[in-house]
Amino acid sequence: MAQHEDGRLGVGMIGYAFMGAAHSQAWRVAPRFFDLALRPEMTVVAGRDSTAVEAARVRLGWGAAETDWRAVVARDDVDLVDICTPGDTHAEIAIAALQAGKHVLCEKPLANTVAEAEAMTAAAEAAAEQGVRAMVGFTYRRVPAIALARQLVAEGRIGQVRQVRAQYLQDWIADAEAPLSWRLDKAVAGSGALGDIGAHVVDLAQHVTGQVLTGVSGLLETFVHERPVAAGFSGLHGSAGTERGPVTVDDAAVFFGRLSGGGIATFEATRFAWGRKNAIRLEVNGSHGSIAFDFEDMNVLHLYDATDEARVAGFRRIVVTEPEHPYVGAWWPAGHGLGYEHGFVHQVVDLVGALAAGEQPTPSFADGLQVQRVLDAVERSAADESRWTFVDPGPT
Ligand code: SOE
Repeated sequence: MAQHEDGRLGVGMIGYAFMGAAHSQAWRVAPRFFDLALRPEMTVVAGRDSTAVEAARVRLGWGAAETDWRAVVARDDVDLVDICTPGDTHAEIAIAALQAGKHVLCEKPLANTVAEAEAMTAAAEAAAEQGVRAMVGFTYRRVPAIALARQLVAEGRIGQVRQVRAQYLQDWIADAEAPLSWRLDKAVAGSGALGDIGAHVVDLAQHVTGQVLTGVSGLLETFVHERPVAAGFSGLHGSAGTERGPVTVDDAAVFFGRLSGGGIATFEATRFAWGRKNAIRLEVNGSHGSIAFDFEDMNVLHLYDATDEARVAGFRRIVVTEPEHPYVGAWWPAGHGLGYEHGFVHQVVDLVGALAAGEQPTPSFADGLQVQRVLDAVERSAADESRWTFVDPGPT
C-alpha cells in the first residue's frame, strides 16, 4: 500500500499554475471541513523554474520544492502524486509514479492521445494489484447540483433518458488578439476546446445519465489561425508579445452522439462564446421529466416533473445549499452556497475516502480512457466530413 501506516498521506504536486493553485487549496481545506480517514500533508511541489517553484511553494503552502518531477516520485515521504501539468506530460509522470507505488491524481483530459491513455490505464490496472490507485480529475462531477442531478436520474425521477444537451461555453480567447497559450498548441494540449472543455461535458453527460456514448458525428473549427506569442501569463490571460505564432488546435467543437441506453445527445465546446464565462450547461430530458443545470448559477438545479398536475407544472428551482444535498452539510449553514473551488475539495474528499477504504476512486483511468476514445472518435469524424464514427468500446 502506498499510504503510510500512521494515517499520513504525503502529497507531491507537479505543476503550480491555475490547476495547481486549485488543487493546493483543496488539499489544504479538505481536512478542515471534512473528517478524512487519512491526513493529507502538502509535502512537495515541483516545477522546472527554481525561483518560480519556490515562490509557488510559499504562496500555495507546500513543505518543499523540487525542480524535477522525478525527484518527487523518488521521495519516500510522497504517497500520492498529483499531476497538474499540461497533457503532454501526463503519461510519463503518471506511469513512473504508479510504477514507483505512488497513488496518482491526474488532471483532465487524461492524456493527449488514446495510445497514451491506454498505457496509463494499463499501468493503473497493474498498480491496483498492489493497492495503488489512480484517478482522473473530472472535478465538475463533485459540484453538489451535478451530484444531485445524477442521484435524481438514477432514482428514475425523470424516467428513461431520451435527450441530452450539453454545452461548455467560455470566451477567454474570443478576442483574436488574445495571446497564444499552451492550450492552443496541439503538441502540448492534444486538442483545443474539444479536449480542454469538451472532455468535461462528455464526462458529465455520461456520469449524470449513467450511460456512455457509442457513436458520434462531429465538426471542429479554428477561427483564428495566428496570435501574438505571450509575453507572460496569469491564469488563462496573458500579455501579448511582438512575435506571432500559429494556433494548432480547434477553437470550437460541435458534435452529437448516441447513448448506450437509447438516448441521443448534442454537445458544444467553445472558448469563443462572448459573454459566456464558464457556462457548463446540461439539460436531460427523460420520459417523464427534465433536469437542467448551468454552472454560471452553480448552486441551482432545475427539475421538471411531467407527472405534476398541469395547472401547477413548471420547472422547480432547487437551491442546492441544504445539508440534505451531496457534500453541502460539511460547509456553511443552510443556504450559504458554494463556488468553483469546492469541486476540487470534494474531489480530495472522495479520493482520500477511497484510498482509506482500499477502493478504486472514480473516475478511474479507465473512465478517462473512455472519454479519450470519445474525443478521438469526434476528431476522426470531423476529419472525414463529419461521418458517423463509432466510439471504440475497448477490450470486451
Ligand atoms: C480553460 O478552458 C479551463 O481552465 C479548463 O482547462 C478547465 O478544465 C476548466 O475547468 C476551466 O477552464
